[in-house]
Order: sequence, then structure tokens, then C-alpha cells
Amino acid sequence: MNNRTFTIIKPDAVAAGKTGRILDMMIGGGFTLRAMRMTRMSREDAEKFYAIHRDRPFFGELVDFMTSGPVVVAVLEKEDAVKSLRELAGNTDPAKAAEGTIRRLYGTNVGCNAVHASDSDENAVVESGQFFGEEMK
Ligand code: DAT
Ligand code: MG
Repeated sequence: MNNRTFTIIKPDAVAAGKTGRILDMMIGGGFTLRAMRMTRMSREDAEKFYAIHRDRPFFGELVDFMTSGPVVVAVLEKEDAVKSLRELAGNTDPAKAAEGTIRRLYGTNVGCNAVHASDSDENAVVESGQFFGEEMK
């Protein structure tokens, strides 16, 4: 169960026309797409997705941002997928992310940072389930 992760190409990157380049980096990095679609998150979707952060001072901004435009949600497969995608995504703050990472290349700031990448196998399953439900069973 360590071969799948979940990603969101966030509204800043989609609006900037970076969807193709980001998917190319993921596929070029050895990931296989198992499910993918473009959607617009409702406030309910975003609040549920980021529920763990609901008491943080940036929660309202985070929900505003994630619902501000279309996103691309996808399930990716690769050996050690969670760790591998976190590395490819880079630090939460694009200014601190390593050269060549997605967030360094395409992130705007710590709040608007181009992509989400699940942080554990358990969360990858929960997050994939929120958007793809039965398809992933
Ligand atoms: P990550 O997305 O790297 O797992 P996280 O789980 O700490 O980071 O935070 C989730 C998202 O919340 C993050 O991608 C962007 C936003 N966020 C985190 N820290 C923030 C901050 N200090 N100010 C504004 N937004 C922040
Ligand atoms: Mg996180």
C-alpha cells in the first residue's frame, strides 16, 4: 500500500497554464496516472480536505484560495509514491524549496504553492477517496 499518492494541481498553477508542465514532471518522474479530472472545489470540499488545519490562522485564506478556480485532482502510482511526490513537490514555501522542484518552479508563495501531495499512505487513501470514491476501490 505504499505505491499510491494523491495530488492536486492548485488554482494558481492551473490559472497560470502550468498543468501540462506539472503533469509532465510527475510522469517524467516515474509516476503513472491512475485517475485524474479537473474540478472546482466547493467550500465544503476544501474545508473537509484541509480539516486538520481548521484552527490555523491561515485556514480561511487557504479555503478561499483552493476554491478560487479550477484544480486538477489525480491519483498517482509509483514505488514509495508518497515520499517520492513530496520530494518532487518540494518545501511548502516555494522560496525554501529545492531547485528543480515543482513548488520552486511554479509556486507563488507559502499559501499558493502550485501542488498538494499527500503526506502519508493513510492520507493518500482518504484524499483519493474524497475525490474518486468508488473508482479507487
Ligand atoms: P504541505 O502542503 O506542504 O503538506 P501543510 O500541510 O503544512 O503543507 O499546509 C497545507 C497547506 O496550507 C499548504 O500547502 C499551504 C497552506 N499553508 C501552510 N502554511 C501556511 C502559512 N504559514 N501561511 C499560509 N498558508 C499556509
Ligand atoms: Mg500537508
